[in-house]
Amino acid sequence: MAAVEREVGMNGLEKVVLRDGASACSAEVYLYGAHVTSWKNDKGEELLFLSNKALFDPPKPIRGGIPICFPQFSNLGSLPSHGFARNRIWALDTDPQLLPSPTSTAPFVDFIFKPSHDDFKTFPHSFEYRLRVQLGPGAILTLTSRIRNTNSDGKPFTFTFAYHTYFSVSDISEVRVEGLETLDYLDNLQERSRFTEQGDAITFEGELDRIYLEAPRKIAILDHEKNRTFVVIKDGLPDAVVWNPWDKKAKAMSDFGDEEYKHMVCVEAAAIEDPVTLKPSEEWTGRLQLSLVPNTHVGGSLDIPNAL
Ligand code: TA6
Repeated sequence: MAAVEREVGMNGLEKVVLRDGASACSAEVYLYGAHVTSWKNDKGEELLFLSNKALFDPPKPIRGGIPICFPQFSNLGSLPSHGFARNRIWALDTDPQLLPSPTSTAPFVDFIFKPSHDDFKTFPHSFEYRLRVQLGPGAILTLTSRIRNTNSDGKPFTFTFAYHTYFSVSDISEVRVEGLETLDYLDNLQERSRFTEQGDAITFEGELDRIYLEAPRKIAILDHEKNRTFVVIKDGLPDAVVWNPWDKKAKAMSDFGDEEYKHMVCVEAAAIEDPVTLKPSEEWTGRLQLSLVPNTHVGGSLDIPNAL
């Protein structure tokens, strides 16, 4: 029997656990940041990376899982790095406002975040941010964000966004990211200069921090050793960030183990190059769907089952 349970998590922070009941599939979401910190498959294997040194200590962000970067991706703006949605306690949304009730019986939880007066000082706009996290059959994990401008002063606002997903991998040097070939990207290690991807897949030999522009809806992350592929399907999110800090940057992060870079990769469905502008009462939807398939992939077109 599928279940949705509220539990006390790390450091007394509240979380919601989704279980599909028929298998060991599960997901965990903290009310702090509406932050997914765990996603397990039918074998009970953890699929997301969460640093052993992750802090559950608001307002510091949690290192790993799926931080939500809103209303600003990166630290290139007037807000803290990656905005403030991930640094706030969200509420459970008992009135998810018209989101069609899910067709399946898959367990889900709805969160809502509205900015405080304090937030208004740095981001002078009113909005309602609703997030649904749903654990579907076969451990398909779907995050649906709906952000509505509720300004009463007639003002539009603009934001950038990312689901900053940390995938758990066996060995970063054996990981390939497919689907981003030939795309232009902004290189965060070279003052965001623009380049064109030449590789037939992205592989990792050092720190990599790139924003791929107008990326396809489906992206694959192949873990050679575990013989499995993560499939990212994104809607409303044109860009994709790929990041591994490698050794030097790993050592510089106090909430990240020196060797942990070997076992994670971030592939982040995002809206960055063309920020989203909402007029009052307009609503934006950004959906992320994660699934895991065995490595039947033998090159050529991505033979990814359409999980939607
Ligand atoms: O998404 C990649 C990135 O922007 C990197 O540049 C690095 O800063 C990473 O996010 C982590 O950011 P955080 O603020 O969570 O430490």
